[in-house]
Amino acid sequence: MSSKNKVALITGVTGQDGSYLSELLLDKGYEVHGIKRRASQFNTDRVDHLYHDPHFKGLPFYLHYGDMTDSTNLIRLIQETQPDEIYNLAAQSHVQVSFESPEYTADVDAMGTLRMLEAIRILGLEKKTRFYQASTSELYGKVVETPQNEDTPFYPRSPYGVAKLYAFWICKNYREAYDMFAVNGILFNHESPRRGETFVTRKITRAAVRIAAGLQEKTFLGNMNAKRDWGHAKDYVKGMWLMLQQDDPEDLVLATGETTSVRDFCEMAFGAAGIELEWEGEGVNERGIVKSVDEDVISQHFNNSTQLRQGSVGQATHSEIQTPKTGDTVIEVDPQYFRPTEVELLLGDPSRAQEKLGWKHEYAINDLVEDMVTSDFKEIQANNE
Ligand code: NAP
Ligand code: G4F
Repeated sequence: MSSKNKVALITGVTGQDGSYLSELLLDKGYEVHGIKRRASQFNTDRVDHLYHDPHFKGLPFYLHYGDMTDSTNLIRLIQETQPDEIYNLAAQSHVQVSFESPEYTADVDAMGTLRMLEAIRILGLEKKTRFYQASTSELYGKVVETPQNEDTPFYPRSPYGVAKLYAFWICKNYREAYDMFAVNGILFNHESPRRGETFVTRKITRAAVRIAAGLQEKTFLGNMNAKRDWGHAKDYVKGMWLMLQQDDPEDLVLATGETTSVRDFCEMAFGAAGIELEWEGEGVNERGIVKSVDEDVISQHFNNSTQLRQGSVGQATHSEIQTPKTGDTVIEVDPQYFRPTEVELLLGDPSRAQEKLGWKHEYAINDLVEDMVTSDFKEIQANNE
């Protein structure tokens, strides 16, 4: 069947990946249905540009209320939409939050996946509907080998990782038991300007930009030594789609094959925002200090933001804006961000995905950082217009 006639259902459509995947599928001619949660305020920022009033003709993009904890609702939505492909992206996706809300995380991330698979079976759609499960490099946790590939044993280190481990195996079990086309994409960290503000990369790029603009004095982080294999979400949603186009279902790793520490990511992000960092102290006493400020870089970012640079920021006038200067401390460590059990190092080996899907990341980490920093500068401009 050509992509033009296909129907996709995306859980987690309002999230980072859901929004990029929706764009990709609409571009390919799919009819896209997304499940969003009811909230007391609008929660569709990331997909608002795709949405249209159903009274008028527009993109074939439809939003439905639903929740991963509500089986009857999921069954009805799958029955109504009769999807050719389901992308199960919905999750309580924050690792640290999973230590605070382990039961809810298990309900959504583990049981939610079972509910989706069982709904397909109950509705007799095993042969029609292909299922993508948003699996994760967090499964490798306390890694037993580096780099990690499809054959590396799992050792999850958080309630999130353990819930996703259940989801991984139940997906594989339904594939084997009921001959369903169900695959796990074992995705390493992927980020973007649409990344949630409490994940470390976005927390850092936002802080770097706000500090460069004189809107924030400093930021507090946790484990500076943790290393992640960071790619761009735009590349990764392409891999998700490719995984459902295989002849035979197979679980695959998507990664860049490069790993970077939180500390190095800080240097890259602050550098892109015009602030050169140096480090003093160790452990909880480590501090990121301004070594130099490149006013030209900051000004370039503000080319389109003259109002912010020359005019008012909230109630502050230009003369009150405190842009950073050499010697200022802009990063401190706060142990509240340490995790009870940490994943110290992730580095993926994407060679099987390259061989089987022809997939390779296009964004290098520098491109990712630049994209996020540029977008965060634009955001503070927009918020101050
Ligand atoms: P995200 O931005 O946190 O998005 C999660 C989505 O799930 C949001 O749309 C959220 O809705 C929705 N959701 C949460 N709880 C729900 C519930 N009970 N019922 C229905 N929807 C619910 O995550 P992401 O970065 O796009 O990641 C997408 C998926 O890939 C997740 O499953 C994540 O665990 C997995 N993953 C992500 C990465 C990564 O680096 N980004 C790597 C590997 C795997 P609201 O908008 O209402 O909160
Ligand atoms: O950005 P993070 O919160 O992402 P984490 O824990 O790697 O999880 C993300 O990637 C997974 C794939 O591997 C996904 F499955 C998951 O859904 C999510 O998208 O933290 C990255 C690292 C951690 O080691 C953390 O301890 O950064 C360290 N870190 C240091 N300071 C911090 C902070 N993390 C956060 N969130 N906030 C900090 O202040």
